[in-house]
Amino acid sequence: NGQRSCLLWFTGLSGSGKSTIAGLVEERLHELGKLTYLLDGDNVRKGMNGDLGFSDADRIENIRRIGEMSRLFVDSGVITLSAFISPFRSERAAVRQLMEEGDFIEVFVDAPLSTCESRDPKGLYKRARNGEIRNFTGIDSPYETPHSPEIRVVNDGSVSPREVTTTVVDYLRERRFI
Ligand code: GGZ
Repeated sequence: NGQRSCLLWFTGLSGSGKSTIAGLVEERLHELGKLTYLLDGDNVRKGMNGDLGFSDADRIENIRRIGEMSRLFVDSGVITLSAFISPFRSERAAVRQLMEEGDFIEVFVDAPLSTCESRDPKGLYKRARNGEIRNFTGIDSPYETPHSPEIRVVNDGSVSPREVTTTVVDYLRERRFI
């Protein structure tokens, strides 16, 4: 299709807004006639990675498979958006290594734990605090903040989702992906 593809890799806590923002970016790309695909927990963890849980080892394998899958999508010319907590720097770095230089765009969706916890759309933080869920990111499982993401967006409620989306779309425009 002649379009320049890339991988937008959204990382951040549960409830930070990764999937929401990725979905809004995707809408903007569709308006521009771009072919995209969004990988997130809803379509990957239930299917391809249905055998994996949330131990460190399972998260590492989750991200490894998603990285490989994302690369295949990018190879096919599709602008790919992947939205996973991906809590470990080393696994995010490994996905970066799979991609051509410049084609991996790490988007850190930065929202304080307190904000994510107050959103708690699925009640998971509450259950983690009650000890009903173990190894919950930010509670009793680590999240390693990116040191130098290509894009950092603050999604603590002070900036509208539309502005956050524009930051990402502007980056793609500056780099001539769109
Ligand atoms: C973190 C968990 C857990 C635990 C279930 N820790 O907010 P959500 O519900 O919709 O998104 C979270 C999703 C995280 O899956 P990922 O594949 O993105 O994680 S990772 O990259 O670390 O492999 C959350 C839900 O799954 N969830 N249990 N213990 N999030």
